[in-house]
Amino acid sequence: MPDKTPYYITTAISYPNGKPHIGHAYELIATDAMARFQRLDGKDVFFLTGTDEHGQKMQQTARAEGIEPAALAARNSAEFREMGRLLNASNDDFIRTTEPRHHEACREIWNRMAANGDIYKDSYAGWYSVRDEAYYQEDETEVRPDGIRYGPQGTPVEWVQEESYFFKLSAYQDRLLKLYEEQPGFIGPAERRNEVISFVKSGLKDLSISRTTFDWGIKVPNDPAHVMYVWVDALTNYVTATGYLSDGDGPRAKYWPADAHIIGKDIIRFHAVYWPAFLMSAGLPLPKRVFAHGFLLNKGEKMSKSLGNVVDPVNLVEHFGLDQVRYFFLREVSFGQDGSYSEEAIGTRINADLANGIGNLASRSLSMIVKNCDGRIPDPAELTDEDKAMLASADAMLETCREEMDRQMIHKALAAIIAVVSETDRYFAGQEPWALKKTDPVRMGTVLYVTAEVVRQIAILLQPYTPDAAAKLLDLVAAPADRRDFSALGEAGRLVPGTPLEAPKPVFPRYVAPEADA
Ligand code: ME8
Repeated sequence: MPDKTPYYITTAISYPNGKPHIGHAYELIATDAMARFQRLDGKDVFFLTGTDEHGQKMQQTARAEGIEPAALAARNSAEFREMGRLLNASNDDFIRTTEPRHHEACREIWNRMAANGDIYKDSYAGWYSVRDEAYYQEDETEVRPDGIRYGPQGTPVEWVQEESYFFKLSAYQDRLLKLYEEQPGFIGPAERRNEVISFVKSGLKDLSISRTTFDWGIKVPNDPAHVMYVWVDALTNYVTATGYLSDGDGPRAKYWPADAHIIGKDIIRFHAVYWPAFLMSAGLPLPKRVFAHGFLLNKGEKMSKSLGNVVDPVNLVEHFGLDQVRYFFLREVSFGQDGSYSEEAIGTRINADLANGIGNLASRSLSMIVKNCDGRIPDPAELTDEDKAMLASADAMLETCREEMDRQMIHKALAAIIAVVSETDRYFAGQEPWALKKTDPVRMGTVLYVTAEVVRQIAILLQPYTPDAAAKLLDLVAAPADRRDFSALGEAGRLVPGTPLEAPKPVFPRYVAPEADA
């Protein structure tokens, strides 16, 4: 058996200055779906998530709570890990930037950039947003009527003046533009790519990469008065976890460079400008793709603690069910664009696509088999053109899904699957197997066979998105445990006539909104 191709995918690592919110859950669910898709498609996947624990924001939040930053990080990092379990995330590792392996990797990357002549000491004076952990040019900021100066992401900035190490980012402008041109898939979606290119074209200034006015960070090699700028530290996590820097031929070194960094649109500049420049400087291979998803808006409004509309993913999952929530976000939101959600929208989507769609199709067709075919998968007789067309549509789903998932168009992959559900509904209704029961039971068996075979393929392809429910569907069609990956799609894995089936249990119940309080 040939070695599987490595595939390395990451989420951003979250700041554990608070509990995880629905935006964090969204990114993890989407990245998990991509990781699962590649695994089922035969790749050797390494999927990483974790927490970004240093920096001024962490130190300030800890101080406000009267605890040490390490204690704040430990407490909330555990919450992020727990959220991963709750969401059925299949990450292979969970990195914390406070771990020794990460300190070591950061020192190594720093030393390599320094050895390449890209780091020098000077003094920094400019605007800094602690909330974004970002430096901004004065012309990117504005003073609002409240008298406070804000950065481009709408967070307050403060004046910072201190001795600092700088990274010669300006020296990388041309190499970055060449990268975007030669590797057009490096940044997705197109809006973000354009935004990054125009930012880089407008001129890059050298970047301050150390701080001296607080100490919650990784010390700069040979100059312990400085801690590394949190983004140098944070971005390096992606390499740390592969052991590529410290243990060149270790078991995970094969995963670097990453195939995809999945992040939110607010941090595209760090990933598509600073990160490749750091890597070029350190002489390390560049990731293949950075894809920025949009922001989730609660009923169209930005979530914020002051608006009191920050949704706890735990509550959402308890209320609607895990696979229902996963499905909703992946199908409803165009991946790469902002998306709005509300309880009504979630309920409507669950009922239309899951309960009335795939759930109903599976239970109607499989219960007919159990009742009318001795509880066994029927033997198909000669296939009609309609049967062949139906099976061809099912067999074609994998290729469509692959193309869409390669571009992170998760919603389109799901749309393609649901289109086949609808087509199968029409096929089933048109063939009227219930009427054939008396007139032509052999033909009934063929129609039920074809329908159950399509259900099998839909279930295999739904596994990345709704893993538990898809497994239940696969149990209903008695798919063997070792025939559930994508190699079992199409002709290769057709249902075997005579296989006994159990009476189907409902997989996707209808969602009924709780009565509003009178
Ligand atoms: O940015 N909708 O951490 P973070 C969708 N530590 N995505 C959202 C969101 C929302 N409402 N709010 C946040 C950081 N996100 C850094 C990353 S990576 C080397 C370091 C996304 O906790 C956000 O875009 O602020 C980011 O991708 C992730 O959640 C973590 O955000």
